[in-house]
Amino acid sequence: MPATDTIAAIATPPGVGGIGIVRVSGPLALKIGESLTDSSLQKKRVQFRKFYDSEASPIDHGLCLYFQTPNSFTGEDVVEIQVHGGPVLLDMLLERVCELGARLARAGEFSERAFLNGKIDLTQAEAIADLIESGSRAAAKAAIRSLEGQFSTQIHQLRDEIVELRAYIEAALDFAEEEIDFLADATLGERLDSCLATLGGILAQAEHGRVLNEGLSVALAGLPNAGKSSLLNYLAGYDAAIVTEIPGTTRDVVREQISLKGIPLRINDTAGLRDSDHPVEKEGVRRAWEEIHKADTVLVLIDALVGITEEDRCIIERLKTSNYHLVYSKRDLLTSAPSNSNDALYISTKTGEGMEDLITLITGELSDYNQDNRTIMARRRHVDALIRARDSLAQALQIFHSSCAGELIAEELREAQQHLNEITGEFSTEDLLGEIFSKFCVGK
Ligand SMILES: Nc1nc2c(ncn2[C@@H]2O[C@H](COP(=O)(O)OP(=O)(O)OP(=O)(O)O)[C@@H](O)[C@H]2O)c(=O)[nH]1
Ligand SMILES: [Mg+2]
Repeated sequence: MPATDTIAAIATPPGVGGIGIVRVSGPLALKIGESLTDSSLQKKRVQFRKFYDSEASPIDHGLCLYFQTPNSFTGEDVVEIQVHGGPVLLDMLLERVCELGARLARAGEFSERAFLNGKIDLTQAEAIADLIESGSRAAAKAAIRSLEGQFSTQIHQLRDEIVELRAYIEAALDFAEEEIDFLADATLGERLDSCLATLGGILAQAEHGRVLNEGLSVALAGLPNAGKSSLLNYLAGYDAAIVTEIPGTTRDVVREQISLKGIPLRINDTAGLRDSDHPVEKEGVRRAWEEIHKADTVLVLIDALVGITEEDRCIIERLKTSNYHLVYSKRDLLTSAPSNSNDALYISTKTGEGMEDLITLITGELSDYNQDNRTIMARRRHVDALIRARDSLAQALQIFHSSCAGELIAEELREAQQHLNEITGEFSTEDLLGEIFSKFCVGK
């Protein structure tokens, strides 16, 4: 249903700048633009105009653009006003636009309208926000790929194949008396297999995109004095955390965002893991475990001079399900330095030895896909939906191989289809939309 009200916002960032833009979208946009400029406006023309207040005195002069529905970003009538970038003058202009009938836009409301009017799908809308906020060139490139529809196209192609399979199975069920034995049709299994393989490929790309978007979270774990905070400081390039020779120095989680080989990383230094009666240290250790369990990768620091102890083994035992690596610290204190392997990496934050190997270990294959021109920008919700779709497809394949119950296969396919639709927004609850668009900036 088209929106009945007209929204307006300052679309440029707060503060002083060469140019400031006020954007107006909705049924009154043209009328507001014409009253504001006391002139008529032609579509698709850049027009130099004066902008007047309610007493007909000029607020500023600048450029005015009118985009006629449906050929605009939101799909509605849109007027964009470019004036000098002064916050007071932009406020005066916005106030005048509102006097003429617009209301202030909520964060992300322009993009939300573009989505609701079918100009872009949900992944594209999200890609706009991700493009604006991208923290690295690789992230920006992945975001523009998603904005241009590469992610949605892959999802649509896969969904169409699933819909075809469903239709085929449902038709076979409807005409059961004619003995169309689709189950004897080996191509059905092959097609399910191929859908699963395609989904696996999209999921891998989306997971890469998610890491580019959110950053890879790395937790530094280990016994007190293992050298965790020293490693954080080395990677951050400054004294972010306190380092002393007293075991139990770190209590709070110390968070740093850095970029290694173009991969955004969120590195979290944690309290040394040991039993303690001290309430502050106890809380520190509890928080440390919380962080360790949430991390994408855990680096378990072990003092090389002490070697691996029973306590270290207990920590490793608790990490079983996590993706972790053993890192021996203080290599400079060893007389003979062992060579590094993926099982045991020796580093020194004093001399920098082993650091290249460590960085390669952390970024691993991620640095390869950083160069990958297929990576699409994605968010955790996309990855979650893809995993659910993959589970439904895998279930369908399993039923095909075991009981061949057509109704059950069709139901699993319907669910897979629904999960994929969630990604592009063809099946989304209002709550989800509200949640997504509220995180946008105003004016976008
Ligand atoms: N020689 C040498 N000393 C190191 C190295 N890394 C850390 N240390 C020393 O080891 C001690 C403990 O280091 P921290 O980084 O505070 O250790 P931590 O694991 O953060 O300790 P807690 O916060 O107590 O859990 C300090 O005296 C550091 O200077 C290293 O690579 N070489
Ligand atoms: Mg510490």
